[in-house]
Amino acid sequence: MSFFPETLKNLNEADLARRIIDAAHDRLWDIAETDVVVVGAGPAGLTAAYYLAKKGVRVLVLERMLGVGGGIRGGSMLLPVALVEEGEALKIVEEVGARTRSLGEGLCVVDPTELMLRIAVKAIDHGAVIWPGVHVEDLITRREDGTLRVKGVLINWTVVYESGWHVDPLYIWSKAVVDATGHDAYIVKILAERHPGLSLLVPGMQSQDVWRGEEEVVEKTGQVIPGLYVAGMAVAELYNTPRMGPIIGGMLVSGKKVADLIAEDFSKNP
Ligand code: 48F
Repeated sequence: MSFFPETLKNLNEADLARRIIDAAHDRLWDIAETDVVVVGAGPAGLTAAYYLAKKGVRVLVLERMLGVGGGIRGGSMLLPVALVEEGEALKIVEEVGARTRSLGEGLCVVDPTELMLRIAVKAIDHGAVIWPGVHVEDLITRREDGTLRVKGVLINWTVVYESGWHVDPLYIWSKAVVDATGHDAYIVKILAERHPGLSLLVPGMQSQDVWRGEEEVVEKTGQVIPGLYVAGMAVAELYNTPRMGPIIGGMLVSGKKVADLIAEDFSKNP
């Protein structure tokens, strides 16, 4: 007696391959066009995806690694700990159901893996799609009434990108793209490189200054050009604000802020 239905024994590996191909076709057909592409499944990108999906916005998160969580998976020097400030950031942590422990003086400790997985599950529960192993290599743009607008992204398998082979990419069409690529600031850098006329400089972050770093990363989260937004450490790289290390409230609040801004912009220009 087997643990699975007897009917499955009528299927050979070719039948299974065809079912995988059919299912992938259906998923990718839907994914080819979406409302928002979030590039990067770190704390900022996942939080943005969760709050966008919660508002009913179609979201696709593209992550070049084979897992979610980005830079905070390594905690503080591989110690499995991240710090979160009480207030707006802690509310996000509590909303997704991650456990916290108060250290007093307005500071809490979280398990970074637990927090990232809980935000990811919440985003998925609300309809966001997370696609790992995909490197966003470029942007789709259009000039509309003389204004450059971002209209989507070009993607490739991370392994293809890293092999250095030239293999042409595939397209994803979207109303907005969020650069949540952390220290890479990959999307704003590619925009600056492809469009020197924008005179967009990506100077990199400043050295550590924890509280100023936390405040400024949230303050400067927002639109870069129509259709392109930046959140998380990519903001610090773009606007030369200070780094803050393994205190992650700013990443969560930045992700939520970018979701609110995009939803507001969508309501003005449906
Ligand atoms: O690095 P990451 O966690 O960025 P974040 O959300 O948070 C930063 C903190 O983790 C920490 C910090 C704050 O205290 O300093 O570092 O701003 O997540 C960025 C994700 O983007 C992916 C990358 O693999 C990572 O998981 N990524 C980067 N470039 C690309 C990309 C790309 N071109 N295509 C797809 N994913």
